[in-house]
Amino acid sequence: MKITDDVASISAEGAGTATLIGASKVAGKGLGDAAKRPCVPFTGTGEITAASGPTTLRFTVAPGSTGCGDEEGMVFSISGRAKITGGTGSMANASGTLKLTGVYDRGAGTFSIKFSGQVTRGAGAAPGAATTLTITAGPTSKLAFSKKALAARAGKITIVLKNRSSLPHNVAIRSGTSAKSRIIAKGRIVGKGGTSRATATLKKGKYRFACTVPGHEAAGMWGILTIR
Ligand SMILES: [Cu+2]
Repeated sequence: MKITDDVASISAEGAGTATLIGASKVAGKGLGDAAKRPCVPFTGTGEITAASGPTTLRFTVAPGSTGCGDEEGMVFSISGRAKITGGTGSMANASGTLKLTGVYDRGAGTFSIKFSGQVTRGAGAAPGAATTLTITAGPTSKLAFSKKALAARAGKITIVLKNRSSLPHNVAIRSGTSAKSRIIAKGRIVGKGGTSRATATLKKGKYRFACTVPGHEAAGMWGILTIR
């Protein structure tokens, strides 16, 4: 934090864990009115970015947020609210307001902040949303699906198999990644031009999808479905 002509310009960066997006980094910038000490009102914007991927949650510090200093103006206790203004990846439509609490120690140069509250992911990416994944078999008689790996968010998942091969095929979902895992959903076996569907409600984890026509899975007609 720098104070110039009673304007405190704030910039902070740190690492932490956000419930929705896991291990993440937080970065913020803002301005405070140092003339109003001991309680400096401040505003600003920031981002929480997931360490694991391109997921960012953007926020704006709401009016009424303050950092109140001690008598020496060395240790400030921060309190306020951050309004979620969307983001990227699965957080593109996120909204909500988070409570902001923390401590800024000017002497030590450390800043610790905690966000609490609820963030709504918004339309299109809600947990439990239905997802349809489409794969094909054929047109050659090779015993393989068009994709060896599928991924989706937890919820109701339907794998649709379009059979363009002259051999009969279907699609099934197993409870784990092994060929010995239990079949939890199984589509009907269809000939050329037919469509087979397997639907299951899946939690985070890895599953196997396969054709259950005898010999086909062992020959390579399977793949891994990753649920995030
Ligand atoms: Cu098959």
